[in-house]
Amino acid sequence: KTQCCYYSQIKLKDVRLMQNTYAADEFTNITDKITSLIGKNLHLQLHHPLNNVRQRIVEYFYKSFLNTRGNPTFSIYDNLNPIVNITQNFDSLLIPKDHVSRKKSDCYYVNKDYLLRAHMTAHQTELIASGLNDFLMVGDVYRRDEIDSTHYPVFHQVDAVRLKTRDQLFREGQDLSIFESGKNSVGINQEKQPCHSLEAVKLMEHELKSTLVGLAKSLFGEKTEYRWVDAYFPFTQPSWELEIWHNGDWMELLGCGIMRQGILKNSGINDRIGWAFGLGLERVAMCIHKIPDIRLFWSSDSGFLNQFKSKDNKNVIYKPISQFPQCKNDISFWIGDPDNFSSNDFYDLVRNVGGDLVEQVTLVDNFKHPKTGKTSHCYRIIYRHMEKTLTQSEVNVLHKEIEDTAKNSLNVTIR
Ligand code: FA5
Ligand code: MG
Repeated sequence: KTQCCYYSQIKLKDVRLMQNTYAADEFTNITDKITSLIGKNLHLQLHHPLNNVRQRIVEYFYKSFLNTRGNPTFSIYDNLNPIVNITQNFDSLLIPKDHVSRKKSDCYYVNKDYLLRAHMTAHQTELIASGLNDFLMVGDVYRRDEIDSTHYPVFHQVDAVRLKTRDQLFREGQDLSIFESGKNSVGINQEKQPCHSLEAVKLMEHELKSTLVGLAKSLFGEKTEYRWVDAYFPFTQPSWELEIWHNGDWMELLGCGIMRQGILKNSGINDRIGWAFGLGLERVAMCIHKIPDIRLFWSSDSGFLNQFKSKDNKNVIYKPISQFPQCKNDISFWIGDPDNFSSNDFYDLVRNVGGDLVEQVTLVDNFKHPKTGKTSHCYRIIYRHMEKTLTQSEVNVLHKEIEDTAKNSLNVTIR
């Protein structure tokens, strides 16, 4: 018996998602709360701030990359099925079998073969294999994570790929090639992949970085301060993150890099080099409109959505409908089997039982008894309704339900 018993209700029946049935197994950890959010497609909802930002990014790409006839070269995929298989999300991107991002504690698995995509990059290889060279993918992605004002288990990403041939990369008459003949004996090197020529990589890096700085300036203004930080992704090399200066701090806007050539090769492409990036829409919208809490994107309250209806919506500064007070309640428990307990299990349970009334959950105490060796966690749960004042007795009912559910399903003893 493991921590999975919390999901036993789901495990017994099969999982039904988007008109399909999946056989549940020991990997199944998707909750009812998460299931209820699939298919909301906030990025396609009229006037929704995430839709507005998506549209501005699409327009930037339309106007930045034109073919010889003056038509946009990028095509947009914004309605791809969020249920993907292990190959799409991981294997096709050369993510190692033992990579942390595959862990059950970080992803929502439908079962051992399928999961809710953890990034839009999951669709990269299928679109390349279908013959596309320049494209954007937009959609909802799912990750098990902490709970606070900037993290929500579902958020939205825009991912892009651009592939170029030798002739598109170099000027006519230049005697240069994308690939380096002969094996590079150095092997893994930070600057470039061994199979690429330095000239090709530098030209791609230049186009990638100037495109993305241009995008950041078109979203946040010409005077936006930015910096490039070296990064690592299993599917790109070299890799970078673009950070922008926001509210007195550096904020990570996106990750990007030169695509690993093995990915292209596996999709049947042998004559092109590619760049790719992935960006979070919520962060952009929160910055542009000064939206203080990521839960607001899921609000169906017209007081929120109506604020973004105007023609000039890119300059809208969010006005809080009103601030309602917080209620704080702590919960402490002994953990039955610390090796099989992840805080994310508790966070999901709280989200599932408490819904959007939960603003924040923090681990405030992690205690190991010196004599018995038993481990105890104390979590502080902050409750806040976004549209009314919660009474302490309403909160108590919810808090009790969270205690009972934890007791019955997480193998813990409430203190
Ligand atoms: C990725 O998801 C990569 N697939 C991006 C990528 C694509 C890199 C193609 C290279 C080539 P990362 O986990 O860092 O990387 O997420 C990408 C972006 O999504 C972040 O820069 C951030 O803007 C946004 N993001 C990530 N996690 C969250 C979160 N919990 N809440 C809101 N936005 C997030
Ligand atoms: Mg990152």
